[in-house]
Amino acid sequence: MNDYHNRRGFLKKSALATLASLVGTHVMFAENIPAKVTPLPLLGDPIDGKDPGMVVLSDRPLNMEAPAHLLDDPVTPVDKMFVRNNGLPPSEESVDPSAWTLTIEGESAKQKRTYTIAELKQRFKHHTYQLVLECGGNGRSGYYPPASGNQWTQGGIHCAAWTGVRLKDILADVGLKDNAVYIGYYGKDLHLSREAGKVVISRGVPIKKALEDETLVAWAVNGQDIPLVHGAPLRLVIGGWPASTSGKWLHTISVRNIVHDGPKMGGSSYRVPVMPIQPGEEIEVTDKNFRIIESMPVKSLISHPKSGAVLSSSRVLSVRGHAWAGDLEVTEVNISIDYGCTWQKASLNAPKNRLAWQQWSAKIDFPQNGYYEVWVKATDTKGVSQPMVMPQWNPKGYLNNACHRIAVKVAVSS
Ligand SMILES: Nc1nc2c(c(=O)[nH]1)N[C@H]1C(S)=C(S)[C@@H](COP(=O)(O)O)O[C@H]1N2
Ligand SMILES: [Mo]
Repeated sequence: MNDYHNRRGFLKKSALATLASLVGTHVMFAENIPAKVTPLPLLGDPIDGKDPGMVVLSDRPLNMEAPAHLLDDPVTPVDKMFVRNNGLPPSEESVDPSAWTLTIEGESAKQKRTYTIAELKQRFKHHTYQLVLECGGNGRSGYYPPASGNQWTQGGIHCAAWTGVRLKDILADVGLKDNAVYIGYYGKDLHLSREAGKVVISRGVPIKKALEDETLVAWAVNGQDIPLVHGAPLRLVIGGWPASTSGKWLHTISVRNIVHDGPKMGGSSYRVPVMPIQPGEEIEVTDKNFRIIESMPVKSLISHPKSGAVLSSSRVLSVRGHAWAGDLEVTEVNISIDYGCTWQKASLNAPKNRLAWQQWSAKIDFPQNGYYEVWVKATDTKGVSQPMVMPQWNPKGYLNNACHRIAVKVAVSS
């Protein structure tokens, strides 16, 4: 997103010129445009470059999700990847891959070291992994009482193929002190207030997760440069954990001797109560009462058919989708057409690599005409399955892994 305003918040002359050329006519009452207001044509279309079926949940900051049926591909295409911004992406002009650098620093780094992207590409081995990035708030709309924040339904998730170098290779090059316990990222996005230097979000993971083979500093997704909205030209990619740990527009990684304490690491951000609480109950937000979300829970999605399918020529329906389980693997997927009274085992593929989602499919033979719901439930390697109803309520509405379901009407004329 461009910065069209001057320090006082009014439109710059250059922005007015851009606007006039965009609309191809004189901009009436331009002198009346209030401070901090961006004329609509300059805002652009948030859907630009995205599938027209994507659903915008908020436009400032931009948040958009994919309806479940758009997530049918084993590797999510870029135009169907959800977007979750906490602030404003850096401007297109400021993102110059040849000038961009990554700095490793922090009290537990043996030295401070800066790499250009060319150096990263040249010094370290390249790896590509398909990684599940799911927003911690995916499914939030299913909580009652409602939790504030973007009302994600099912589509705050993607599994794309990321290419980059292993963070562990970079960290080995820099050298870690024995007391390193955590890493934290810093990105170049702007705070909504546009206050210079104000950090929007700076999260991280324990050093053990940071040093996993699949933790990448990536410059490409699905074989192409990372699009601006997804963190160009460099991003941290951490599969299986809340996607908020995958820092976009990455410029610095700090190696910490404490649990990283950047913005959105504390309070109720990406944290859940350590004890079950009553839905809606208010508890004091302290480190004792809350824990940081780590591996995401087991979950699955029906990506085909689209909810609302009508069967008119045959009572047999092929259904398919994906299943994933944070750091774990999915061992079984079951589907039900009778609200969970009986379950039918689906066939399930192995993941392409660790932390990728798995494809499942099943053939349903409906007993007679009528309205049905198809429910899907996955089970992980620890034997944990998805709940059919709302899981443990929490103040920010994280981790809703309740079963996904679709409506199907069978109307076959005999
Ligand atoms: N610098 C930066 N990194 C960020 C964010 C952000 O706002 N700024 N949002 C985080 C959150 S909450 C999520 S869910 C993912 C979303 O990644 P995507 O927009 O590429 O799907 O990016 C994470 N990384
Ligand atoms: Mo997120």
